Amino acid sequence: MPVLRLVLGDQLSESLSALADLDPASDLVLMAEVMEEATYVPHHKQKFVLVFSAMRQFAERLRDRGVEVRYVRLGDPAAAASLSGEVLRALEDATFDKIVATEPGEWRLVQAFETLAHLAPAPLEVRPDTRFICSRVDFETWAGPRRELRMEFFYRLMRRKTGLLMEGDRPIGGQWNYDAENRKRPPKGTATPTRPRPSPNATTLAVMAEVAARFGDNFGRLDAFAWPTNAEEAKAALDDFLIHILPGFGDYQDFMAMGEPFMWHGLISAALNIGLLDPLDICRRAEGEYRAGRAPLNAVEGFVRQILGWREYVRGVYWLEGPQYKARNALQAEAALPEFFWTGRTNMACVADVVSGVHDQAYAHHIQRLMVTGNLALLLGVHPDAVNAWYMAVFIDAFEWVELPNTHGMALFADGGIMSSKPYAASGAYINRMSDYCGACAYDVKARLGENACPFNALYWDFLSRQEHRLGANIRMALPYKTLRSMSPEARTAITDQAERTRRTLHLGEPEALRLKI
Ligand code: FAD
Ligand code: DLZ
Ligand code: SF4
Repeated sequence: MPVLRLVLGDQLSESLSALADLDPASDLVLMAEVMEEATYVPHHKQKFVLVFSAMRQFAERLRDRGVEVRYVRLGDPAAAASLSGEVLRALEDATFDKIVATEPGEWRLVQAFETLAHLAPAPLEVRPDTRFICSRVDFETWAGPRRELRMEFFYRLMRRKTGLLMEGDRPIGGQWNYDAENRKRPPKGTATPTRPRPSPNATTLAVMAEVAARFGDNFGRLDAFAWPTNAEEAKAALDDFLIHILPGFGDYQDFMAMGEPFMWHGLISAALNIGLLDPLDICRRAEGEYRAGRAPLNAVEGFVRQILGWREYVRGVYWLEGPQYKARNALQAEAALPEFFWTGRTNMACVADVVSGVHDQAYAHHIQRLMVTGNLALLLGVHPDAVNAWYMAVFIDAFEWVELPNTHGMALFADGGIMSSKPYAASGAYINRMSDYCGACAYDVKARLGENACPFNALYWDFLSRQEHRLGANIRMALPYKTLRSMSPEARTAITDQAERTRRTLHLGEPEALRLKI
């Protein structure tokens, strides 16, 4: 009973449901590097390296176990353009009783699989992706009767279900959430930890050369690649994080520092999203650090909340809301994405630093993504499609099931409030409080008007003003709207004019000053 088993580039886990009942004596595993996956967004150069190197090493691992793998490389002249095309090609070369796949991480591929099922001469069985802690069915059951899908309530349910950081039915320490203790500024002189990162192995080096030749014009720096590409490297990175970094994760989780993209963050999303790490295992290991007295509760709870809470929650929302989710544009944002999102050529020190980090490392931490680039795109009213395309293109960990709810929902409020009860809009004051950027900036974070005024300030008040008919009655925005309404008509006009000038300058180009050049 030969079975053709498809494994995608972000399904590199030996526990994958598509491999569950694999019989090495008869089955064939199909893995394919194809142009459609390589070009549906213009991926960062490092993301190609991650996916192709990890795919090739995973195929070798299966072969070492005696499994027959049909591995198609991108340069293969006979290769089909798409994953479906490769399945059909494999079915031309041999006969199989059925095709088995694990559900993909994107609606685009769900639709492609539906078409494949009609075309293929053998039945296609698509199995649930069991590498998540909450199944899609369980999330739908939780969401079913609710008017609002708040992460905090989902997270509490997940804590109860898994028993993570629980004492009986109560959260350890008496509180569910230590978010308020995650916003500290490191004392002056605190050195950010050094992060031992894997050097490219032979497979990775070979892929890097291919990527340079084939995708040399894509965004990003290639030679700085230092992400785990197999389960051993991913485990070593996680071990280092749990032992050395996790204790500081809680305190400084939200802080941003110039030239320091990594801070106390895990750097595990890429390995986790392609299947080299298991989310529940990571959470249990982090809990173990707390129970052994090696990491404080605010750090461990904060970290577990990101994986058990946020990661599972955004996945649930992605599948629940369907393929039409990304067509929403609740704030009717229509502007273009300014050029400096790609070049980093701006006088805004915060934006220049984040873009430079993204260019060099394909990485920025959560607050940089949300409160610098996301916030600016929100305030400028950039069309969600352009913003989503940018986030998909520049991050090492970008896969639509996780990118879209974060960008479309959380950062842009384009879903009208499914992901969050209010937009994460902020003026320069927030960035100043949570970073060391403003001291090094050509703009004055305290000024609202004038040529040197921080662009975030007028844009923020103008955003509130423009969106007053939509957001003005939102109870969670009562305070800023009270301030806005207390402004004189002249002050409001001055802000509108300043915001208009700022938008023009940011789109057409600022005068040369303190630019960080990529
Ligand atoms: P840490 O800060 O160490 O957190 C640990 C883990 O928790 C992460 O590895 C991740 O798996 C999980 N996590 C934390 N926050 C979130 C979240 N909001 N959603 C889902 N998982 C979370 N994450 C992606 O994996 N891919 C994306 O494409 C992506 N796009 C984003 C876009 C925007 C606008 C925003 C605001 C966030 C986005 N995130 C995305 C979530 C988050 O920023 C990254 O998961 C995190 O920065 C990865 O770095 P880390 O491993 O060092 O995370
Ligand atoms: C991201 C990516 C890239 C660049 N290339 C491939 C590929 O050639 N073959 C493959 O199987 N997967 C690739 N991937 C990952 C897929 O795009 C990913 O499985 C979907 O986006 C669903 O999450
Ligand atoms: Fe960013 Fe404004 Fe601070 Fe400059 S002054 S770093 S633009 S927040």
